[in-house]
Amino acid sequence: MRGPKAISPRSHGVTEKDNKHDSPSPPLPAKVIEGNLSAAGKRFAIVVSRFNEFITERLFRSAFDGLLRCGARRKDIQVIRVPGAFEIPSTARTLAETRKYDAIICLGCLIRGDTAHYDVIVNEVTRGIGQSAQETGVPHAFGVLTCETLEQAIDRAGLKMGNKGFEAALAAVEMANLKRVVVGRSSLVSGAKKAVRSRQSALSKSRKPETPTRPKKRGR
Ligand code: INI
Repeated sequence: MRGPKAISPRSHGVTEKDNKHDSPSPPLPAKVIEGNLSAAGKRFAIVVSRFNEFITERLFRSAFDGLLRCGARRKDIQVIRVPGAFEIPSTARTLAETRKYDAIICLGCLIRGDTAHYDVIVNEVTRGIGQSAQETGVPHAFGVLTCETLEQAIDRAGLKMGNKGFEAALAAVEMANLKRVVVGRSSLVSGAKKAVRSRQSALSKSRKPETPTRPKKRGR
């Protein structure tokens, strides 16, 4: 079994670096912004389905562990169990709309062998989770296994292919931090724009020519 990845949470929500200093590849003429892995002070919801519980329980335990390793507190992690993968998107959306969570982690397991309508459910679950993320603006991590066989599912729940629950937890932490900085920046930008506009209008008022006065009539 592959062990958990080493995590090194940094103290701030994001990293901003100039590529040319720490990349072995040629420098890019751009600054890179990425969310870090510090979950301290953040709140998460984990939506986990019971169908194929043997697998989803492993995803859940690993996701929970991932959040704790990133610095989240137990009391800041809300766990919601639903019957199957189909119920994940609507539940995730309800949670996102409460605005109580920095990110939602969605965990489930769909196995083609078990269901004739596998493709329909896969599409619905994938689309629903993505739509919830985009329409609410709350980051959602996708930890729903879509497998051909039970063996594949076991591999992705901690055997040969790492644990997708753990990966989803880390993605949720990173995206929660990234969102904070991106939103912060856009509001800074709009704040700066407003400041420039009000300064310009103040300047233009102060420069307004005084109302021209009629020249005094001179006697001829
Ligand atoms: N739910 C799953 O999470 N995985 C599956 O593989 C699965 N199969 O095989 O059918 C499954 N079905 C249940 C579905 O998600 C709903 O819970 C059910 O249809 C009730 O709405």
